[in-house]
Amino acid sequence: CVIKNEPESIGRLIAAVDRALTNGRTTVMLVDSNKASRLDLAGILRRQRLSVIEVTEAGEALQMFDAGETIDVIVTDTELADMAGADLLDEVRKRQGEYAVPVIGLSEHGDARLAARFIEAGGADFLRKPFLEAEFSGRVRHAATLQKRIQALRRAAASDYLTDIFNRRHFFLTGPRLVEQYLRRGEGTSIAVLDIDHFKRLNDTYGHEIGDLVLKHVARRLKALVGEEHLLARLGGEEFGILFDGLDVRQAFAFCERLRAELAKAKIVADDEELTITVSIGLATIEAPESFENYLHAADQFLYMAKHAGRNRVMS
Ligand code: GH3
Ligand code: MG
Ligand code: MG
Ligand code: MG
Repeated sequence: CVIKNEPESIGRLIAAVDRALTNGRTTVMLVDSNKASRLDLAGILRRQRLSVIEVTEAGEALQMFDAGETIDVIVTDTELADMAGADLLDEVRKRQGEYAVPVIGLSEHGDARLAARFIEAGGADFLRKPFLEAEFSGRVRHAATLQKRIQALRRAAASDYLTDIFNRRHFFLTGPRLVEQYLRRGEGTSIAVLDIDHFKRLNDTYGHEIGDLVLKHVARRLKALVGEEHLLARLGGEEFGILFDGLDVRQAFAFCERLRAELAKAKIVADDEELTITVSIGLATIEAPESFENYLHAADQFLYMAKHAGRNRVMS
């Protein structure tokens, strides 16, 4: 039921431009319980150099989501063996919220109300068979490109321009939700504020540009040491925040002590200079629901104490 009259070369050219724009491969999840039609559609997408994950049922599709599979667009038949395509759409949106992967519905029926309902329910697009190969692959690519652009904008909005780690905005937007999650699990957690010692002096001595290089270096080291497990962000200036994933204050203290020691040890090469820095860290424990600002304020107070006690130390 697919008409093959695709203008191959134009399609390929557009695909190449899109790939360059969004740098990297586009992955399409194709959900169709009918084998013949699934193979047909997968073939069209693969000829466009899209990578295709073929799935026969909605349940399987949702399992893949829960396993964290990266998918740029979902194409689903509206009549699946285990669930209607519109219900799959609902489930995807329930799981992923407003930035959910776009879902394109396909139908064999002439019923225009089905398309209207699907779009109304938040579907990205809808096609009724028969359709041209070029229209199908073009709409899929279009949806995937939009999704990638949205993801790129979201990444940019969450990252700090100088150091490329998460920014203050991201820290404050995601932090409270994470704390709630840790507390619900019945685990305390902790939050640290790390500040470079005498950074103004370093700027005054070597210049702002060297200061920037030092900030980038510290951010890179911190990111490597902290890893993906905990939330790290540049809060502003020469100050960084870490929200620990479920570490109690004793474990977090040991962690911070290691960060402090590693950073103090590092030889930072900037231009022709070889520099060293030290940091002070304030660490507060999080045991009861309070405002996120309160947790940070507590960590700040400990940081203040660490500074007054002579810097290059962790206080909690
Ligand atoms: P303390 O040990 O008490 O933290 O002293 P400090 O000098 O590090 O703290 P202070 O708050 O007095 O100075 C922080 C300096 O950080 C002042 C500011 O010029 C510098 N700074 C803030 N943001 C940037 C930046 O993006 N790049 C550079 N190079 N410097 C920055
Ligand atoms: Mg200061
Ligand atoms: Mg400082
Ligand atoms: Mg500071």
